[in-house]
Amino acid sequence: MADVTLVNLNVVQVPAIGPYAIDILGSALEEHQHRVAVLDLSRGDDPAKAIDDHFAVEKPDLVGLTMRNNFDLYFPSFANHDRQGSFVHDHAAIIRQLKGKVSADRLVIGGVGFSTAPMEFLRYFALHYGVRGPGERIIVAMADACDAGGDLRELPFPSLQRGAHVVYDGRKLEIQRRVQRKFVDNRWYYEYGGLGNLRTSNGCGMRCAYCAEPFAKGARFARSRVDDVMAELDQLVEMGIYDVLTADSEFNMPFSYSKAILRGIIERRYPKQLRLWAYCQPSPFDEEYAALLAEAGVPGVNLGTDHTDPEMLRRLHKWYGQKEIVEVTRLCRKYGLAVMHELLFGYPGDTPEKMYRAIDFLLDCDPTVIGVTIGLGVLQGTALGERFTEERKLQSRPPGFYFKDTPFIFPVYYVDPSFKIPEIYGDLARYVGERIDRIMIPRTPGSGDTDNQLVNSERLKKQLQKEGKKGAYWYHYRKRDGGEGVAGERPAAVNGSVVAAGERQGERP
Ligand code: B12
Repeated sequence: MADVTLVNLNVVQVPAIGPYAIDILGSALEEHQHRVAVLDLSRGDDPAKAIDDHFAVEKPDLVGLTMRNNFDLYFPSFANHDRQGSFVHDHAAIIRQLKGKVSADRLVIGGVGFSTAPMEFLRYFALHYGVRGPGERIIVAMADACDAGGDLRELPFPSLQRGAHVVYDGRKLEIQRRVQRKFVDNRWYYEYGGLGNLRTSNGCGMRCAYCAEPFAKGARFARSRVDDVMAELDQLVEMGIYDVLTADSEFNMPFSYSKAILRGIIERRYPKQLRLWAYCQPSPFDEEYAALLAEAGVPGVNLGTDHTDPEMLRRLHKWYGQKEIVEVTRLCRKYGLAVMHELLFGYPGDTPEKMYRAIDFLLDCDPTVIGVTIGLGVLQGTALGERFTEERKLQSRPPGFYFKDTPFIFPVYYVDPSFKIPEIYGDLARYVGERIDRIMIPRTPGSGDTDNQLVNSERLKKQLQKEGKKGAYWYHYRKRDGGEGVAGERPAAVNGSVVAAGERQGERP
């Protein structure tokens, strides 16, 4: 038996989100008879003291660090925050302190933020071991090796080695089957962040031109089993966690599997208060799916629509067009589902005019809310990342790309030069005008009530902490001034009331 400490490096407190990876890794380790302790640095105000306190008691054989985000992917942060919206400085300080507690040979790092540039981060943090993609199999093998007094350098997994640095690759390995939701204080996160989380699949088989998930998590949808997903949901409900956001790359993929999950939920007859909030793509989506979502108690879906211009959709490597965008919105409304479209502007070839047309097009579809982003994070392994690398061979500062420090460790953004920065933020706000009621937009500094940014958002502080709201953050946008709800939707109460753990009144019929 090895003693393993799992550390959450994420110190973002608004919104507070549970380090789900720790429940998964902890479950895998415990299943293999290892002992797990958790050091969750997101929960207190003084990470340095929390580290000292933890290691005064624990003497682990192995320490696993989870690095979820490396930056906030919000372009206005780039110019307006000293750290460009990067979380890497905080992580580096924590890792320096941890190295005073455990030998670097016993530290392993993973997580989706880390996995976007694994070798670069290992070198930057001067760590030896990292895992790209799902880490549940590999961390168990590491704990086994520690137990046997072995070397962590020679594990039987695909790996990339550069000198002292080894990145193991978990992207094609099986994901954990039985996940115990007990290592993270999920109930605390629900209380302060208003959402639980649930993974039904890992990775993504699509190749959107800017998205790091296929590269960082795996280029296929690795599915859980329906009964394992239900067993996790049972645990969350048992804890009194009634608002759960899907933690998949896309919940509606693979489509038939997603339908099977929804049928599983319907058959389970969960309490009526249970609301599963889903992250989806506009396609695949059909009438049967909309009906299943509604019956399974999904109050709303957040769609990664990106654009409505056919040429831009093609450039972004999207597989749907305007017809599907209109249809998915119609179906959601027909079945009483709130619907959010996320739009992403500034990809090569985009223009402010195309952006304005896309906003008008979508407003005509009458969704609940639209979220607008201008400027794309540039990440390795993506079409945009490759373009950056190629153009940098020809010139040191290719047009449209923004970066200050070492690319990929620190943020790189792209915005088509036809968007004038920062003037475009004011132009967009003026264009949107009174329609701001249902459109979240990018602007500086990023913490305002109508900004499309979650980190340190004043709106979230108010709605989550003062008003105790629960559920998807976008859903509450239109009620940010205490308004009366969202016209045309079913009256599923989404408010601050949390039913006590285990209270199972009001079963679905
Ligand atoms: C759901 C979600 C949200 C929800 C979370 C709600 C909740 N209560 O959980 C909301 C909407 C709140 C959100 C917010 C943000 N998010 Co978000 N989010 C996601 C999403 C879709 C799922 C996250 C998740 O839980 N996955 C499931 C867990 C289990 O997977 P995992 O963490 O990757 O863990 C596995 C492996 O990475 C590995 N692993 C992890 N840790 C470790 C450690 C060790 C030692 C080892 C060996 C392995 C290992 O094993 C794990 C198990 O298989 C991801 C994309 C994705 N598909 O993962 C984006 C994602 C993580 N989010 C992202 C971002 C940018 C943000 C925000 C910063 C956005 C913003 N500006 O506000 C905020 C940050 C908020 C915060 N407090 O930190 C980016 C991060 C990109 C980056 N390069 O840093 C992602 C990748 C989306 C994207 N495509 O860009 N998010």
